[in-house]
Amino acid sequence: MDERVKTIEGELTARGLRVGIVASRFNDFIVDRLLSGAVKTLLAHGADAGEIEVVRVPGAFETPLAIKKMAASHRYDALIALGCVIRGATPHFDYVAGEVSRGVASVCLAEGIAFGFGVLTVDTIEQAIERAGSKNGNKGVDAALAAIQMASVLRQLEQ
Ligand code: INI
Repeated sequence: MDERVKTIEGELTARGLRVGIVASRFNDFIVDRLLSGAVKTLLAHGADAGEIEVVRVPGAFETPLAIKKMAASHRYDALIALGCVIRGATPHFDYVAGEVSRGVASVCLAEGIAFGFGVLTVDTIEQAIERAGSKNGNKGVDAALAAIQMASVLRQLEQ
């Protein structure tokens, strides 16, 4: 690209970042793998363990409320939502899956805070396992990387 074109992009360093993670207990055998992936990624990119806080909520449906309170506290540079919604035989899936993504995105947009979205919405447990550290990567890692980059992008945009 022409070198006169200014490009702002996220740096992959979490040094000095205060990060809040909301992780739901529902399907915790999956969510715990996402959580572990997210925390390891933050630490590997320079975050201080003492600057990471994890809030456990009952299910993905409760995640937006916790995210809202955390964003309003202004104690975090970035937030990460982790959860796992698996389609069952009931329409509950559509409500929970729709609300969690809409809720987290609208709160973070309204507050202007960086966030990473790592809530799996899948049809089967097998698909969840694949995205929680096996053949399709780990969505907790991806969410942490997105949060780190967006915190950096926002910092530059605010200068
Ligand atoms: N919560 C989840 O995080 N994942 C699910 O798959 C799920 N299903 O399938 O029902 C789920 N339901 C609970 C929901 O998030 C709330 O905790 C519950 O409705 C109480 O408000």
